[in-house]
Amino acid sequence: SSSSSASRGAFIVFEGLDRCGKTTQVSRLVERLEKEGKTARLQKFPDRTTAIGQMIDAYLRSKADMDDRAIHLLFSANRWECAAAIRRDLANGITIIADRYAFSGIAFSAAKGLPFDFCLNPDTALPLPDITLYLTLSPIIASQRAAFGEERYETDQMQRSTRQQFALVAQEVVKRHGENRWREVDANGGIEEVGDRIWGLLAPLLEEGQGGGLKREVGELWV
Ligand code: NYM
Repeated sequence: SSSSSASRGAFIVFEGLDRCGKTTQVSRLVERLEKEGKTARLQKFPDRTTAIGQMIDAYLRSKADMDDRAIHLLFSANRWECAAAIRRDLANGITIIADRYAFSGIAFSAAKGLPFDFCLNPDTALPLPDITLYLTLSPIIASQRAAFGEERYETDQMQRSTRQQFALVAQEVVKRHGENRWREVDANGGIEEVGDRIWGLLAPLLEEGQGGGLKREVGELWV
């Protein structure tokens, strides 16, 4: 009886600076959703498993150099090659949890000095997240975490400048898609504590799903 009236899956995105604890929270959330009987799929961006993703991986590990605009467009292309599968899974009732998305794409590239609009445009019309949780952590704690500084962009200067760009990205999301689409989460504190904060913020969306609210179509980013 549920098949014809089943609501679609929710599209939930996590964003934040490097070492903010995002990846830990994302995998815990997927487990928690599955315990609650929902089907959830984790989608990491960049998705380093594809041919484009391997080029991005080489760039991030400084095994390859690339023009700033060229690498920006590859990050975007890496989302586009996953877009159809995201829409298909959402339609089939699967909740998609993304570890980064187009918002990282803008913030990190704009932090390097590329024009904001150039950074935003290639992702226009990608699947629109139902909600983006932006994890914020004290910069001192973030830079003390293990492995900080291993990959490209993991410098204090770059993180500072990316944080400023994320603030502009947040404004853009609220302006174009409304304030419910972007939520800041305090990521200071223990893993469980932060996890409960996240769960609390997602409850309205997930309950809306049960009530059929997620039957509305998945939107298009920036449209
Ligand atoms: N990054 C990530 C970008 O510069 N543009 C993008 O579009 C995306 C999705 O890649 N420092 C950056 C942010 C990170 C790095 O991410 C790799 P992760 O979550 O460490 O795999």
